[in-house]
Amino acid sequence: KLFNVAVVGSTGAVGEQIIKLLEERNFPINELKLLSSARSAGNKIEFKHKEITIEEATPNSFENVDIALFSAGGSVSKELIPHAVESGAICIDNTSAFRMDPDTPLIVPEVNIDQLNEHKGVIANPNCSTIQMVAALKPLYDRYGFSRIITSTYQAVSGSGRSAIDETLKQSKDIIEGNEVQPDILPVGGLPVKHQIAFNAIPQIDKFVDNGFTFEEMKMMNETKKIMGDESLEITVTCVRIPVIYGHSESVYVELNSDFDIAEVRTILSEAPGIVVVDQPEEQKYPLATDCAGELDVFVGRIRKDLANPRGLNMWIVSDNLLKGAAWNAVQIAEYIAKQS
Ligand code: 11C
Repeated sequence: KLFNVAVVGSTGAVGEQIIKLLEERNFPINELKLLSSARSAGNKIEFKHKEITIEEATPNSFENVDIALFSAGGSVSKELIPHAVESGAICIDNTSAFRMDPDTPLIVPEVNIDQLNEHKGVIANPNCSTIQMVAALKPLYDRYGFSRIITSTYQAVSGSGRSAIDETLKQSKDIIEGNEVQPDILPVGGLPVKHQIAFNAIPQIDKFVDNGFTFEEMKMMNETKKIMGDESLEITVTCVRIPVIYGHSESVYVELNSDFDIAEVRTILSEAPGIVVVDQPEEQKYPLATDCAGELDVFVGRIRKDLANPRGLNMWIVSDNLLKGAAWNAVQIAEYIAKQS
């Protein structure tokens, strides 16, 4: 069976990767509709050696569309997804608009693909930093169980879009050339205070909630509980933006419910779907953002037992935030939908 597919946000950093993956994976497409804001409409994108003209996304864009992949921001999703669902499209949403909606499954295929068909037209793709963490944690949860997770992230600027990439490169160049730096975008578009990202680490991703955490941290905590199906998980997260372009890194500490054999943990992770273990400290081998950029998998290393708590496990988890963290997870979901149709 071939599908009519729409990509909303086709010129964005994630949309671009979705289109590339649909082509590389030879997704069974009858017609591909590329949608965007009015600003980019009329531009052309090449897909399978043919040029497709980008159209403005409107409520009427979804007639005869079977699968619609959204990555144009939460407000676009909130406005257009109800129309797309009404037209009969299954929507895979990369934004946070529907993630915590009880009627919307929040899917990481390696973790909870069994919930795919619980949707009412919308399937949500989790936040990038959540996806890579739960993909690595799930096989350990299944084997040992755990209740406590402590995570710090080191997140790439591409998570904040193409303008944040440009800003990081420009600031780096300005500093090296001795020019004055004028931060313009990070940490959060729309907030008045800006910070230098080049040669820096900013402990703020997204706005602050009134509990001292940021939205990014709240997303990681809430989404993890929903995806793992365990509201009792005790999870605390600090999210930090660093001047890496592609690939989020995470230091994850988890307290398993039982003592464990570290060799068995390595075996479980090596055999888990979508996980690659890179863990040979004696050869200085561990996951690096520069190696993981462009890859579809989640990479885990620095796997070691805590010295104070025999149930404590430390790991370093890295993945390409635009691929497994966004576009690949969404296309993977679309492939499951296609397979079962
Ligand atoms: C970042 N994690 O790195 C964010 C980007 O909810 O899908 C993804 C935001 C989201 O800035």
